Amino acid sequence: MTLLSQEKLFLSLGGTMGEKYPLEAVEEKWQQLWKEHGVFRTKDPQETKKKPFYVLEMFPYPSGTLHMGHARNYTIGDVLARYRLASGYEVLHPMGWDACGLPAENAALKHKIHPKVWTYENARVMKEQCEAMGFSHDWSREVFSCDPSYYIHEQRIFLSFLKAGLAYRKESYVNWDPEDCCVLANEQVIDGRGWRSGALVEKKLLNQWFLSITRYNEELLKDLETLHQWPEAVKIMQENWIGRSEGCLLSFELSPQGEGFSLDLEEKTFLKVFTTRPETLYGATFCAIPWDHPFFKRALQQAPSPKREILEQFYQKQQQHSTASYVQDCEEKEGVFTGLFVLHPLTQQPLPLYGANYVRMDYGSGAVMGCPSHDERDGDFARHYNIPFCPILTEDGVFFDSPGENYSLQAKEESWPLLNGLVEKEGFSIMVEALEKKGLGQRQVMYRLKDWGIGRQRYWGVPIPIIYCGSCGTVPVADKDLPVTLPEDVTFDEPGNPLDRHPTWKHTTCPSCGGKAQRETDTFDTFMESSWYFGRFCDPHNTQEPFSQEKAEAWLPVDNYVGGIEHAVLHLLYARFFTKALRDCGYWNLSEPFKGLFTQGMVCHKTYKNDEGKWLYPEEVERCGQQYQEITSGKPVVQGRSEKMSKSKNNVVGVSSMVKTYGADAVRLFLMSDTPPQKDFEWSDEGIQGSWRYVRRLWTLFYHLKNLLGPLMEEKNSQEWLPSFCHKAFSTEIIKDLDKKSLEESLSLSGDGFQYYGFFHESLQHITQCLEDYALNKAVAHLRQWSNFLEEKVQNLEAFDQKKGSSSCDIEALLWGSKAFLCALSPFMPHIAQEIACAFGLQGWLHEVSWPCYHDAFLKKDSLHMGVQINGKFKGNIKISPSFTQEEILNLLQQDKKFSSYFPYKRCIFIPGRMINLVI
Ligand code: ANZ
Ligand code: ZN
Repeated sequence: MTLLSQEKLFLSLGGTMGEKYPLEAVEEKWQQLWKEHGVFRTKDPQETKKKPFYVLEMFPYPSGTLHMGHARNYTIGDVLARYRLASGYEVLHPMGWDACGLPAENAALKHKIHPKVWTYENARVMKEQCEAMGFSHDWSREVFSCDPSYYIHEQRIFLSFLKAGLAYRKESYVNWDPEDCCVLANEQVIDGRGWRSGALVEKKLLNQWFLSITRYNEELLKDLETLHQWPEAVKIMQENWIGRSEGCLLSFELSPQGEGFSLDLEEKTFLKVFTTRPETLYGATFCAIPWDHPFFKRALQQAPSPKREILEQFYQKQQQHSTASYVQDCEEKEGVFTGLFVLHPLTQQPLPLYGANYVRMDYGSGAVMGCPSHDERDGDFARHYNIPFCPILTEDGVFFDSPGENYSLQAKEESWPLLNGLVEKEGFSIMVEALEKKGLGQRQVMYRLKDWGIGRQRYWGVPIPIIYCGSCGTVPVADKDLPVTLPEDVTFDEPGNPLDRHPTWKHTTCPSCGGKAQRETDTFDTFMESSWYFGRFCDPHNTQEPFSQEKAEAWLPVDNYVGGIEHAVLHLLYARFFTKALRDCGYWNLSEPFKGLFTQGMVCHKTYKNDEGKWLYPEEVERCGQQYQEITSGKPVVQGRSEKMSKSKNNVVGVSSMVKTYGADAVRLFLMSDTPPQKDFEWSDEGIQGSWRYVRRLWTLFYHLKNLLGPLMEEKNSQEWLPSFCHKAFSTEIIKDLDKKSLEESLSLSGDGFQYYGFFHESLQHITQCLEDYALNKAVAHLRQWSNFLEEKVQNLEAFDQKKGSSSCDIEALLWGSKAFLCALSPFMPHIAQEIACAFGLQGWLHEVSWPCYHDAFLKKDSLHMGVQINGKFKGNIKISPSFTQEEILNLLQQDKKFSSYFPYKRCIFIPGRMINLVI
């Protein structure tokens, strides 16, 4: 069957409206038509004159079915995309699958199904659900990150990073499950044990691939300032994650004399300590290092028994702990005296060197000086091990005036500065300068951010395109041999990495010498795929490159990026890093990927628990009086807190069942109602039922409207379905400069008509502003007010014997307001809006009808505040009437004390209703 041309299509769709809303037929029909006609297919930037606008929701992991969190995320994105479409932009609104990752392997293990089959089947189901929600995604750009046609480019990108020195291999610790003999992700370590074997997890040194994200520390931090359309909270989280500290790196000489043993040091050896508080140096009473510090190993090797056994015990215990950093932060302070001493740089007193679990090898220099009196952690530790305290500062941060009992301001050499009476801050620079002079310290900026370990010992990921050769070493796979694809014949019933134990896959020949060699069997961390996919969507079928630079630069940065706050740090930081690294490797001239970021809250729902502590499904529970009980047993049930929908708490509401019962429009409307989209959303039966009632109420309203206005609608020529302005005789150009009174006269509007337009234009103004500000719940509230207004007018009209009671002009206004309402409704409830619009004579796609613009002359406001700029700089506001001309405003300004000094000016730029700028 060939497709009908659009005119024929819309003629055939006719304009009938029954009394009852045929929900399923309507939603299915439009979804089918949108798909058949490819209406959401985006043109490439060079094929269109429209301005580009990129709306992107964080692409999902194809875990099974869409959950309400997805539905909310994509509804927000869809409303924004449809709004921009109507506003005349060429909108890129793509969707794809972040398809690599562990759950696919777990499913393979559990259900004996291949990860690939599982992944693609899930994606298929989820795509259908997206379509059933009426989302305007351009599916012709769909990508699967697990597809070789996608990851070939990722492998290329990795090799360019390698060439640019941004990728390297080094030894680092991983979580090692000694029973299953495999590496575990941090999430797979539960209370220090392997999630499957239950064995105590150890730390093991493995050679791993890293990306040098730390090379971009400064830039990642500095460019946060350019991200004006990001939530402040996210920027703060990134800042903390990067964690810039200014401090001092100072040296403590290692004493050759240990406790009961001596070290044979050939030359002076120093312990390097990073501190942000060098001014507290006089108060240092010990130093501490972690178990994996070289000095600890030294003590371990050289200390005599029984010290050696004690150190050995500490070493073993610490080694067994997971690498997850949070474990170290909340653990009880624990340590051991190494038997070694370091010399205090100022007093030359020997200070004991401890092994301590709260010091990390991977931060600063991997060693601290302990100031029990001025650092909480050092204080805790010192109390526990009876280390002396030495206060040197008052509570107000002033150095003590006179040496007290514990106050060891007695520097060995005269040349050390005394800090008596100074405040902390002054102490910092004085101390650093003194240390620098003596060559014992230097200013140092330190970052918390670590280089990104990208290797995973997993099957369902992108193979790292590297070959190891006995004679040539580490060799990149040749470009002509890319992609390195995964073998499909693998098994999951044994522990470990299936790639590693595959009989043939890893054996290959060296691209350089042709000899026998082995492939890297690690795959990329799945955050790699999501670090550049926004670029791929700009040019998803390109076989030569990840994307053409021209296309990517035309679309990027993403204008509205919508997703969960849980990605505030890792994903968003990695994507920002990739963007800069790709820039430096010549892929594009882009420094930031996401111009606007919006993070939505979670969808929550009530939970129920019986007296055995088992979570129950809402269907298993009934209400009796004020109490709840389990239907089958009659046992009492406690209604718990509302929590994030989750399978483990049995409080999930399925998207499909809701769409089936209430329709996509009702689900979309409910998800956008009442709660600001950045806040957590409470799902409720009452809520969705309320939205469904509203859908039907809308239908009834327009059914009546159509009966009332039908004759008038037929008179109107259908050339312009929603005239840009109400009255044929006046173009927008002419009315632009009219004030309220002359507008009223020239349009010969009755008072009512003017009031109608006033309401419509004001509603439009609010809704437009809400859409710009992501205040989607407020936009919904305005839509509801609007339909209430229409309802009231319809009832009045019906009460008056049809047209007689009101002027035809009111009716004209009413018709305009009804159509404009449908346009504004369309991003939220696209199906019913399109259906009604056709019944009201629209012969085309509602989402393509231009977003109705509002006109200031109709806005009820009698006065408004206009911004005043001088040479483009904002200087203040003045209160004016909306009808004021440029002359009148200039007169006002000249009389105003604040602005009179800028007269005479050279030039004046005037944007009615918004601002006036004087160039002086
Ligand atoms: C002495 C001192 C005295 C410190 C005082 C603090 C307060 P930020 O701000 O996060 O950079 N530190 C340094 N390296 C460490 C490591 N590898 N593991 C654990 N702690 C380490 O923190 C810097 C401070 O954290 C440093 O300043 C050091 O303790 C500690 F009254 O040095 B401070
Ligand atoms: Zn070789």
